[in-house]
Amino acid sequence: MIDTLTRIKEGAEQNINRAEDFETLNEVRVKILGRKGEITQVLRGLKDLDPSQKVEVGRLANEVKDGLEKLIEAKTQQLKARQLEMALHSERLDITLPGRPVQAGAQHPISRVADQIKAIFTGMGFTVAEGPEVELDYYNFEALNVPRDHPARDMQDTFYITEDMLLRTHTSPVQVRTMEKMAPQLPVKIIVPGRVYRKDDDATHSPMFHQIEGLLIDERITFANLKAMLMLFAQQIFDAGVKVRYRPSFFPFTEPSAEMDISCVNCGGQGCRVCKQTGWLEILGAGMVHPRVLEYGGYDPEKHTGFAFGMGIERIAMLKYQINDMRLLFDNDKRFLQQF
Ligand code: 2NM
Repeated sequence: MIDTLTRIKEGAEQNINRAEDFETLNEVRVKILGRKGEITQVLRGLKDLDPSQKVEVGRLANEVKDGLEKLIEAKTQQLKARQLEMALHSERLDITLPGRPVQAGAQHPISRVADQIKAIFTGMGFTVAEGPEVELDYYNFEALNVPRDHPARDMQDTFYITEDMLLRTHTSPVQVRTMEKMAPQLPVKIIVPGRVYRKDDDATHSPMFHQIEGLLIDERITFANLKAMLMLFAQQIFDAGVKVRYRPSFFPFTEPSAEMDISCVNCGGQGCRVCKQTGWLEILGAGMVHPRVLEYGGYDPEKHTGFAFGMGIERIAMLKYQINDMRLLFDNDKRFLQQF
């Protein structure tokens, strides 16, 4: 019996040491320590031995069993460590690979110019106001003194949602909404940037474009205030040396109305293709707020006056950056956008 145990022990030790994977090791364990394993058989056979042998063989058999169990456990840990080592090795990062370059974006020229215009007017004390792009007919036309039969309300030029709701054709409705909210507080001194919509589409017109309009209402606001502020604006957005001129014009919501030109930024006023040989470029419309519009906004035209102006951001951006086709601003071509 003792010889058998010694033989089992030595054979098992060899097999355990040789095992190269968990499967082989488990086979060895079952063969020795399993329900029908070699040691298990010996322990079962103990009852047939006579008492004097039983103690000695039993002690030795348990000793061998404990020893082999410890050896299997040690081998298991060794195989696990090797497996981890191999996994780490095969997943090692190759830090010599070149990195993927970050695709850096660039601010759109319309946003850049809008920010510059906002900065100039906030510098003069204006606050930025915004409002809905889907607007009531009332705010877009009625409250701006554009009567029902006015040609500017023609269905041809406007995107209607319902009979009394449409895509705003200018940002002026926000100015009326702001007046309503503020009245009778003074001053009302806001600029309103945003998207506007018109049924127009060619090289110089897009059905969606961006406007910034301004409004200043207070006591004793005059056309002189309008001229001073808009000249300072032109000199800041273009060049300190730029000249301005005003031509009479018409808008239903201002009286009197004017258009402001600047000396051509391309030729300095000599005359060129950009200014069509005139030396001047039209950049904005403006005027003294019509008394009826003041009334719609909740202000008394006998006591308060105001001026308002509006410009297309695309047009300013095209003049500033010498862009000759407005559609370039809406194509989202990175080769174009990254030039600003
Ligand atoms: C322009 C030209 C002239 C204008 C008027 C108003 C309001 F709401 F105060 F009456 N907002 N914007 C205005 C005046 C806009 O754009 C060419």
